[in-house]
Amino acid sequence: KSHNKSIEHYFSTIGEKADEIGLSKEKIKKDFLQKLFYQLGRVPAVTTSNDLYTALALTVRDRVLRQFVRSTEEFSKKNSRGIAYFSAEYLPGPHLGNNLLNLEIVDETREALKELDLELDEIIEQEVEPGLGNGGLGRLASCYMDSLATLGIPAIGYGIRYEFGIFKQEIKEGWQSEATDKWLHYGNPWEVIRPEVSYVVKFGGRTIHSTNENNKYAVEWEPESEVVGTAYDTPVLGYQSNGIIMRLWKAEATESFDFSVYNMGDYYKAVEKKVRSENITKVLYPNDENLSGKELRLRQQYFFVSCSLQDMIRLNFVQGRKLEEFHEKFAIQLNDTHPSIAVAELMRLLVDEHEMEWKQAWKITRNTFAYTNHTLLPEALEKWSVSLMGRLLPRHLEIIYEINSRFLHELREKGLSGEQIARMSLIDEHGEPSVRMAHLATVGSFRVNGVSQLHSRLLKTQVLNDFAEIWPDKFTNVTNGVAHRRFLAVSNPGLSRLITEKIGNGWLTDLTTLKRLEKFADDEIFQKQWMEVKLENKKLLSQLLEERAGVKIDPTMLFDVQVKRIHEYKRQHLMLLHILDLYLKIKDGKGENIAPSAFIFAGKAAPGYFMAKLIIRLVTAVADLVNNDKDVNKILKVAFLPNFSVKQAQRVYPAADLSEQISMAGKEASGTGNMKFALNGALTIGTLDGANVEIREEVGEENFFLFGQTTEEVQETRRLGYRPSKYYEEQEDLERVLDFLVSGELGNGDHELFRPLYNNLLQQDPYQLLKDFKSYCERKHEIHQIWKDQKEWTRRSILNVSRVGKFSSDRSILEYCQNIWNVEPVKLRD
Ligand code: T68
Repeated sequence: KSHNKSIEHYFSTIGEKADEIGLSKEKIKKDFLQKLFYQLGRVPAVTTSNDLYTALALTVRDRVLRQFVRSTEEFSKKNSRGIAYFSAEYLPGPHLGNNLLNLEIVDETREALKELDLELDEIIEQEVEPGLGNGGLGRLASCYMDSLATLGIPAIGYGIRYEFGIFKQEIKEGWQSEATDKWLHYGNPWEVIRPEVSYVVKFGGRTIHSTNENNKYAVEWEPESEVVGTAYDTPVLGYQSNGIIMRLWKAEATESFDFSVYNMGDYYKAVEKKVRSENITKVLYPNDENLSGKELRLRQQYFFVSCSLQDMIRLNFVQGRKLEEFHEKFAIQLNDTHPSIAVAELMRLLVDEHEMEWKQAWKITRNTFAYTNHTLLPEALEKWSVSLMGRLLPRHLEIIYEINSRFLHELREKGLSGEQIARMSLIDEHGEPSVRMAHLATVGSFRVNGVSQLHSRLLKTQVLNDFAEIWPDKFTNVTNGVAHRRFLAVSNPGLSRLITEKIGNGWLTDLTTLKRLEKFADDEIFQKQWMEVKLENKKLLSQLLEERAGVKIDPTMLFDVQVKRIHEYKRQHLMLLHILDLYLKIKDGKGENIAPSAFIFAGKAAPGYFMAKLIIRLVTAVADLVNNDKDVNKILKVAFLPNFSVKQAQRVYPAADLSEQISMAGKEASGTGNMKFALNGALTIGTLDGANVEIREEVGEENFFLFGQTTEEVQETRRLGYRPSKYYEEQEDLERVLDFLVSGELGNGDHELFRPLYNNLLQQDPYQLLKDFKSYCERKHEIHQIWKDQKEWTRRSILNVSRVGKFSSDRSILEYCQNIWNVEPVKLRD
């Protein structure tokens, strides 16, 4: 039975209005107590801090859900195209503080709790965040959810509900060690389980081709096993208004499968099946920018994509639409190739299950998907071996072959050379045959985009050049952006207050209004207030570093920060070589020009990535050396903050003076940390890589510390036969620093500990650190001189903030709407 009256109607029967969402202090307090006593069933004497957190989260969730159901009702009235964001990863960060901001009830809640003798900030601190992503790509997905909601775009984020997210990083004897992330241990008050929204997903087995009674060719897939995916919905609230959902799938055993085995009397086997099915969504693969090639990973990808597509087809029917209109009703954005098996799955659903003609199905598919590429690194471009895919997804492999044969036929008709056709094929025939997922995504999409201007250009001219030549209009750029409400309003209340005092709070919905701060850049009083806020934030970070890293840092030092995944291309070790250079200079009594600096690192290394783990070991070794040397530790401090997360990030960006964005040019697709730092008033030292290029354009060359080779120079260097040892031989400072790595003075007298790094740099140096070392050090020197002039530094800091309006994810999402999805925001409120 359907209940098709409006929400407004139901509320009217109790004399209320649907938009009265109980935002007053009294109502919040009452609901909070009700949750605590009646939903959690807690006696005051034994209430734990987690109970308080859960009760408050549930109180807030009610309000968020109320916005969500109202938005959904509005959206369905408008009948506009819906956006499904397909992402294997999300990093939402803590929900509570962000939702309070978006509901505009921070003060009311604080007051309500105060009357109960409770502290809001302490309760917020309790939250364990969902670490369902590795880094930038997952965080970007969550920033986009925030902006989609805020802008009023009918959207849903589909993904995987990993039981264990990204591992918890601990530092043991200087090395990274990994522990499981039990984020669900104390329950998750934000999600709503939808047991009735569930789908069967098949794996393995064989296909049966036949011609049926109507002389119609049909394919049946007889799987070897099946699992069920169940929806877990987390509402995501936009600023002041709409709610959308992130729908994550959890895998469970199908009853039929359990049951048949059970009937045969093999209880243990039935349970084993259950355990095996649930494995699919057990754990997030912790490799960023690298392939694992593991069967379970492909299972995860197919599992979530199949559930999501089945869900969308169901919705399409529920809304009374024909399948032929699917692409008019929906656009699907593929967050990298991780969900790209969706191209084959949608074809299978349309052709095999809904008996559509291939041609029509292909038209719908190609008009539904759009693909975002996030990397040019060859080792990160996804490939699945044909034999694995044939075993796990036999029907999909056939479909991919069919897509490929039609595509290659088209290319032949265009007169392309055999060589070019082989390069473009969906199947890589070199060595073990494999499916090139980026090619599948490109062929199956109506639009392909990179994530910064530079990256999109390189995508077109290098990695996907052949495709860009035949389909120039398919390729476009959308430069990444960040959720500035989370990364400024929520995480830096001091600076937000100061900004709002000066220019009002319009920046919350339009970040470009920060421009109005520009005229205060030289205002001495404003500069002083600006510095005070920064100093307060630095004090807070110092406390955290003392607690978590055991390093005491004077908050007046220059906070020089590099936080991101640890990867050789990002060159954390370039920063370390420079620190060692400073160390040696101070030891020589030549440290007079060095500004007192705290070098702060954070980030996780993929557990199987030896070199990245060695770089962490080098950070801790340098920290030990520097922090314990009386000649040096008044001038330099080094700290590694363990277990970097969104929660930690929110404390780091506001406290940074200098942002390190020093990847080798051409390797960082965009970067988003670079934007978060600048937004919080840090100046940047960086290469012309990813979005750094655009940040520099916006803030002005004179306010950005540029160093290093350009992408073209990097490529030219390689072409000419790069010999890193040349720089070692020619530059005394560099020779000394490199030799120091294997002198035994680092890492408790072990000469061999850092030998692999030493050898790698001297023999290959694939990311050309040695070539960029000199210009990096020169820029650092200049930075230290400017730092001594605090007014000048602050002036530049203000200018940076006032000019980063472009980098809000609101702007990115509007570009996706205009250039890719062809949808308009639905205005829900006046
Ligand atoms: C990042 N990629 C880019 N990948 O490195 C970064 N990869 O430049 C960019 O700003 C960001 O995406 C957003 O566009 C990643 O974060 C991954 O995390 C990843 C995970 C699994 C497999 C491959």
